[in-house]
Amino acid sequence: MSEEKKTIYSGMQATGNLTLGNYLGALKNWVNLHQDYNCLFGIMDLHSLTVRQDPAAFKKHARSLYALYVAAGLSPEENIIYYQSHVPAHAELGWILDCFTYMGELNRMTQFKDKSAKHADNINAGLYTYPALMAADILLYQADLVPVGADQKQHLELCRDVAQRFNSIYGDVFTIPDGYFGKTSAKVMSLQEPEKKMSKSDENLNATILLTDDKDTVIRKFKRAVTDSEANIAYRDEQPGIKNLINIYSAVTEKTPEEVVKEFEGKGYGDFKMAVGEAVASELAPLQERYNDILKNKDYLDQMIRTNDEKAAILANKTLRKVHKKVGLTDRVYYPFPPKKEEPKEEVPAADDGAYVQMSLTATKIKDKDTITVKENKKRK
Ligand code: AQP
Repeated sequence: MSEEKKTIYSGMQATGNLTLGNYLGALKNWVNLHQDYNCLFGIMDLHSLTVRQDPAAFKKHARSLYALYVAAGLSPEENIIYYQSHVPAHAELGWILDCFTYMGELNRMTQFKDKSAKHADNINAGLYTYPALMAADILLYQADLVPVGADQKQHLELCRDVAQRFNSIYGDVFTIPDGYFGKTSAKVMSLQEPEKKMSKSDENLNATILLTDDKDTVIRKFKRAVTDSEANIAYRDEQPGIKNLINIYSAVTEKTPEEVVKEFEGKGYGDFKMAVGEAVASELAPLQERYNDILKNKDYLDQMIRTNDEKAAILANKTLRKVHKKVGLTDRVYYPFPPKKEEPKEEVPAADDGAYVQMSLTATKIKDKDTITVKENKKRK
């Protein structure tokens, strides 16, 4: 990470297959950020658990998300792309920040209210404290900037408040992050209910274009997109279905909505839907090719995941260690990353027999797939 560059933190949940909304609204815009910023992109799998996940599908979505990040152009060499759950510091700082977040603040979160209404049978504590975990995600990496859509502004505000509260008690521990407002990105709406945003967890398959949909599927879904009976391609709120298609076409072709309206003047909805489908399918084709190559190359993907998890953990643990110290938690003998250097070994008294166990847990070494091996020397007196 370059010291001259600011740090940007962002991520997505592994709650389903990525949609065109996730791509045009976020992923596509992240690609060139690394030229100007140190970037961390998380697979926010702990957040995803706030909604019940099918374990097998969840695992698949998380891996697919990683491959899609890379296929879309995020570089695991230039950026840090990692799994949130592989860096335990997230959950740990999340808990500590829970203790610095007031219920009154959490009660105000509109996302909690929306998600509670949507998942009335599973209004869990994780859903409620989601913003504290999100604050931990950002603060662990001392992020300066966080790309946020309108729906996340409230969470970022809360993150700033909690960080300021913590800093006011313990000194400058956390960087206070600002929102990053880059190029305005498209908000993609559902193809079946254009008043609602396109979401990866939507159960209506015709409502979403998945990044992995083949050309025929993409075109079929656009043909079925809900429009209106005006038979007029105009960019206005009264025609939300057509407005959404114009926005999508405009984002993919980089034309303005006015240029799109002009291009299709006098044409029928059928022709327009076909053109949108063709344009989106062409945009997705190279990404899909890369995605399939990455998934096939299992060793390469595993290696990238390991290296990036480790890079993230080193940064996260640096902050976590500082936080532990500030709040007065007892020193640890072991932080997996970064390897401990010169700190003296600690003697841990054992039970009544007067014996003690001296633990010297030294640097971690990654051995195989998901295994982190720790060298542990136990001496008994
Ligand atoms: N329809 C959308 N249009 C534009 N941007 C979108 N994003 C999501 N949907 C659209 C952006 O994609 C990123 C994904 O964030 P997330 O996975 O953390 O959660 P989300 O916003 O809740 O995304 P989904 O797809 O709607 O997931 P579910 O169905 O699980 O709720 C964010 O940057 C978001 O702005």
